[in-house]
Amino acid sequence: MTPDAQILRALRTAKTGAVSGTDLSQRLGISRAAIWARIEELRSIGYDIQAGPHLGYRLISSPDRLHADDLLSRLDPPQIIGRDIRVFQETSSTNDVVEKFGRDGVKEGVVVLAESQTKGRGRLGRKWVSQTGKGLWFSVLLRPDLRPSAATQLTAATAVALTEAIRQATSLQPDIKWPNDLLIGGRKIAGILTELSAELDHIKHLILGIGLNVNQDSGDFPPEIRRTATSLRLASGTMWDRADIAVAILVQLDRIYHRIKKQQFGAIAEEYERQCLTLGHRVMIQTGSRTIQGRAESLDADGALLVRTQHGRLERILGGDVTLEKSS
Ligand code: BTX
Repeated sequence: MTPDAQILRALRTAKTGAVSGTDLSQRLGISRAAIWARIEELRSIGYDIQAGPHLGYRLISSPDRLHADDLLSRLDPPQIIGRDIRVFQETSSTNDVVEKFGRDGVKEGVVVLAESQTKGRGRLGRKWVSQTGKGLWFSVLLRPDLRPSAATQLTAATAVALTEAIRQATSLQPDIKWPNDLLIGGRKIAGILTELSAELDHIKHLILGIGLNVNQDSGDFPPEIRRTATSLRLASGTMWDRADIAVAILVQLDRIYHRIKKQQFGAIAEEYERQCLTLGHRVMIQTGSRTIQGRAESLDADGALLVRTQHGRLERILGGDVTLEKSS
């Protein structure tokens, strides 16, 4: 952990709310003058840290910006997802940054967040609107020991982890819309873009791209999605600390990834099914040039959707755009 991460962790976990310069200097093995310099640096990026001769240092407030050291300081090692965190002010797409890390052989678990994306994308090259400082736009590099056809397990697991993190952090209860959306009140609050580099029988690396709308007001959304999108703020009437939400998500993602590694996808699929709007309903699914109509029954062991068509056949569908039919 970097010195800044150690200082922030000490300040956040201090029992009396304050930590002395001597205590910090001993814990980090650097001089009190060096601690002072780090504190000044943290202040310059917006951390309000009070200092007094008898009080020691006290963290009063954090800025509304994402800071890798701060996020790291709030996660308990050892974990996989979040053991390395990078924050960019602006990038084309966090999935592109992570794709490069994947090719360069970086260890799994690295998380890349951006305050804004100039080319945020959804599936099939659709645009993902990523307003500066209003949401969480981030990607995670994974190297799961799975066949490529089982990559959908990770999209489903991510949806479950995101739902749980949002519920814990905000008390809001999102619904999952198969395969990759989270909705609140029927409006899209988050999307997941899973991309992978694979050989025939195994995944080389997989990128989980997550976009979550946090503090947008309705006027922040462009007209084309104003009626279909929502944010945690719009759904709850309060502004949220994006770092708190990011930490809650990373904790849940790490937990669920360990469960995937222990081959517990069956239990995760049951959680998904309980929260998914699509299952149990009559649906129309557009996948490539095909349209499939039927009843969405369940997820299979790979995370694919099983749809019973009107001819009684069970179709296995890996991805597509789903519309719920009224006569469900
Ligand atoms: P999707 O293809 O299911 O959804 C894309 C569609 O969602 C768009 O065509 C538009 O109608 C709508 N939309 C666009 N932006 C928003 C928004 N902010 N809120 C609600 N609805 C919106 C979903 O794809 C997957 C999105 C993943 C985004 C993350 S952000 C970090 C990472 N980097 C990156 O480029 N993509 C991922």
